[in-house]
Amino acid sequence: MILKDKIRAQLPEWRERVTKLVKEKGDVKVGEVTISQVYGGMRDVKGLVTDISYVDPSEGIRFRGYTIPELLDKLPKPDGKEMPYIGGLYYLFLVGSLPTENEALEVENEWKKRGKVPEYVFEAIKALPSDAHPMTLFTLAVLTLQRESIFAREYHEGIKKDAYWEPMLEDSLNLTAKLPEIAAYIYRLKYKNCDIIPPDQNFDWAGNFAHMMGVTDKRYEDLSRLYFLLHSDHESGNVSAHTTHLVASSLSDIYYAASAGLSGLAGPLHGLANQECLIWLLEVKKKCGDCSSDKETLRQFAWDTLKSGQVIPGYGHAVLRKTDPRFTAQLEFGKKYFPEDDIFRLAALVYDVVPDILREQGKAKDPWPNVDAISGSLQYHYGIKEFDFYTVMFGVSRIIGVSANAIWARALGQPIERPKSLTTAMLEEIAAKAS
Ligand code: NMX
Ligand code: MLT
Repeated sequence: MILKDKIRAQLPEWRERVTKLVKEKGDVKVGEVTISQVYGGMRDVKGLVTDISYVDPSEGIRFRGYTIPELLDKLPKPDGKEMPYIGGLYYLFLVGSLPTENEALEVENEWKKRGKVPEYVFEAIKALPSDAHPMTLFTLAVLTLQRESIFAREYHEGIKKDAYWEPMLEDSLNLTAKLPEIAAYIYRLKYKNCDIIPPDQNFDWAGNFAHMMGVTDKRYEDLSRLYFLLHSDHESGNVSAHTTHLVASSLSDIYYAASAGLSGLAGPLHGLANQECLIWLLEVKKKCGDCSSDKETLRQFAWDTLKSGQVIPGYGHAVLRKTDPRFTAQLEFGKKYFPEDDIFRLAALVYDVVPDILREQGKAKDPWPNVDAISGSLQYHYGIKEFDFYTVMFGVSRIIGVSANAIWARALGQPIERPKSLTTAMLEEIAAKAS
């Protein structure tokens, strides 16, 4: 497999680079930690490393050094399509360089070979009550697959530490291959009377998802490619990435680790914000129609949300201090293909109004929209109106990023994660000594 060979070829150099850095410069300080940070969710504490993506507060995400517009331009695309193969993105994450079309197709073909979802996964999904949240179904499905783990089996057979990454790669390819079918199955089971559309090997990974969802507009294939690219990775400190990394650091396999990450993604301050945001937009619409001539009602609605103690979903970020480029990419897609769509126009109008309000309120450090502020309105346009499904799509995409990170964490021998905690009395003592 090209992927395995390309990773293997880089390992001696990477391992030497990291070992040298730690051995020769291990005592150099990266930063200091304040009491506010200890109590404040470790915001901005530099304690993780990844070479797959980096979020610059004023620029946004770069994947392996490339901005989103650069990637949309440079990654190989299916013939006649505007958005790239996700197989090419996975190649970039794993290998570190842009793939040729053949290399992107190599990953797509690996996924085709490994895509068959065992029947017991569907049985497990169906066994849950009909009102279970789609994220519960999705998380369970990923966890159910754990019995397939090659990493867990080989670990117990005594595989050497420097080879851990190989079964981690196998597991990750096996898992990611199945995600579009599992997700679409959940959608069709819950919302389309279990009228399941089988996968079609003629599609690429993301195109097949669009096909299995039953959306007939061909443009939705491109939106799926864009969506899965944008949500895949956001450096390592966000809840889903950090949880996956933490769990995998105990040498749990990717099925355990990714399902834990998905549980974190299901929180309203993280991935679930996309569903919350669509709910909020629909409430706005109910209150003030299309609002296009009535910014004042929209302003009032936003203030009411804040005054009732709630957050405005889709706005603010722990790291970013400008409009999320993942928001911009989706805004541009909507402007290009359906600028007149009601909900899309409303999401765009909220962007005109809400940042000023958040600034006026003066609490949020970042008044700008994040990825979730608009993603739902694009899905809504193509008929995916069941907003509690949106976080499942985020999850499909996020496993691309977190699994690539888990493979590299094993390849570089990253240890079990175990930060130190203190008591409040200890912090008070530290504070007293400092003053
Ligand atoms: N609406 C209202 N208040 C906000 C918002 C917002 N959109 N964003 C931040 N604040 C408040 C925040 O609740 C906090 O209030 P308090 O002091 O009363 O606890 C204050 O502003 C300071 O928070 P920050 O330091 O700016 O934000 P933090 O880093 O703690 O949290 C988020 C980041 C993303 C959790 C936060 O901005 C938020 O809750 N946003 C809305 C939910 C959302 O869109 N989440 C999705 C993030 C992206 N994703 O996919 O994960
Ligand atoms: C993400 O994509 O994970 C979110 O933007 C949250 C984050 O980066 O903190």
